[in-house]
Amino acid sequence: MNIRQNSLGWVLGRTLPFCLAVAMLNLLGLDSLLAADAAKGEAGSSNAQGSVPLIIKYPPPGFKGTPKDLKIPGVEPAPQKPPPPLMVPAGVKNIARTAKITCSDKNADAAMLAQIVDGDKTANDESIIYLRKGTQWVQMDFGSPQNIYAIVIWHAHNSQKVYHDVVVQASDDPDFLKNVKTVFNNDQDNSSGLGVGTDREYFETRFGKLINANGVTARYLRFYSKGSTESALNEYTEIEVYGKPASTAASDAPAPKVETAAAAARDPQGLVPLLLKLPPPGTPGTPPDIKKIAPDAAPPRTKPRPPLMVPPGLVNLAPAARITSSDPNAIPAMLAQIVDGDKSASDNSIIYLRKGTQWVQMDFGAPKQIFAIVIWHAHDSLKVYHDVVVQASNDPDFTQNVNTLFNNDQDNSSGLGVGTDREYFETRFGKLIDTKGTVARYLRFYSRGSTESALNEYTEIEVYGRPAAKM
Ligand SMILES: [Ca+2]
Ligand SMILES: [Ca+2]
Ligand SMILES: [Ca+2]
Ligand SMILES: [Ca+2]
Repeated sequence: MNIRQNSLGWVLGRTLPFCLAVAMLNLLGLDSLLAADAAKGEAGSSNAQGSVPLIIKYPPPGFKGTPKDLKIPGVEPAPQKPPPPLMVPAGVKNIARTAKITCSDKNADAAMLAQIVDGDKTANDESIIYLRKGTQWVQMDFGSPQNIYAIVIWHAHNSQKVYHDVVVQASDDPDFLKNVKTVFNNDQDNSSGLGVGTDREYFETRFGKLINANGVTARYLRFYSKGSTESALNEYTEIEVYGKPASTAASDAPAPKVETAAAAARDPQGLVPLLLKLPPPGTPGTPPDIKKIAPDAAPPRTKPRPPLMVPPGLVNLAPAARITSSDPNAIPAMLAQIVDGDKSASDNSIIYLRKGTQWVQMDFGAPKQIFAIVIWHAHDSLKVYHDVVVQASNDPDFTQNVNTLFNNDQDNSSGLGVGTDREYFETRFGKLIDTKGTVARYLRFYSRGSTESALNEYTEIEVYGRPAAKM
């Protein structure tokens, strides 16, 4: 998620009138639940997967005038408008409001911590609480396992600032010693010792920070931070957590295997770095003017990204998957090249699917828990693929229970929903997608041609995961 703006929702397939309805609800600033109900109640508005847009109620801006030019390397530009609504299952609620809240700062009493979930998100001094210096956390206990789809955090948007080491973890262990899943981590230099983060730092604004939690199952959430560009203190204004009780089957699932001592030595959570084997560069020489090719795309990666931290023992599931495609001319022998381990940029390592929005689908034969996906379309020249969408489902037809893991189709030209991820340049480093342990039997990979051609190329896809715990 280093260069990818993380987050994505469930699949959509929205009609234009529905989009207008969402926009109007946004303008009205209705509460999420009201909006979800309204959307559900409107004929034809709820999509095929029973997902609804999550409408967040935003506070007024916290400061006026032109913000000072705060130059922080790697920080996301401050948003000027609300993010596109995340698609979530119908019926999710803000479960933070009733959570039991504790904190690493022993001076923070219950009355003070209650302000984090009191619904007041304004930037007034009296709406902000302060925790002591250093890496501090706030923890929520929901009382029972929940499926968590979205998290919104407002540290303090009373001035232009960037919070450091923002880490969100989920666990079924109140002490966060085992079964810890990192939902968000922008501590790229690991100064808080929770692992190397791959998310980006961001400016505090009235829009908060929306995090897609992908339905992660957990009873507890922990929110870390380590001061801001303004102060070593840790401020909180509000946190919202949208979820619903986890199914009994899921909560009865056996806990993941106990970590090995060797793995634990490398990372406090027992995570290990995911090491990728990268092909040689496909585009030697000086790159052309990238702004002319794709002005809004993330610039081409020039060095390997920090490794993603994953549970030990994952394997690349893709070579054993059954592969199909929307292109009827794509025969099995051709599709097999997508998982043959050859990621080089030579012509005979690339396959071509026909024009338009096309997909490649993997069937793993049984539900798998998927932590990382790496896609190489074709890095034989500097180009940007359009409408890159990755979906997970347990339905081979992708008509129900579809979970969108990545979507950079921001104008919805492929009709799979408005994407919030960024376009990116093809490089030998591929595109890494942090899928956070999503459980699915099937994955679908969409694209709609590139800046170079209307055809859809594939060189290789890797999918790192393990068998899902038996439900
Ligand atoms: Ca508050
Ligand atoms: Ca840091
Ligand atoms: Ca290949
Ligand atoms: Ca598009």
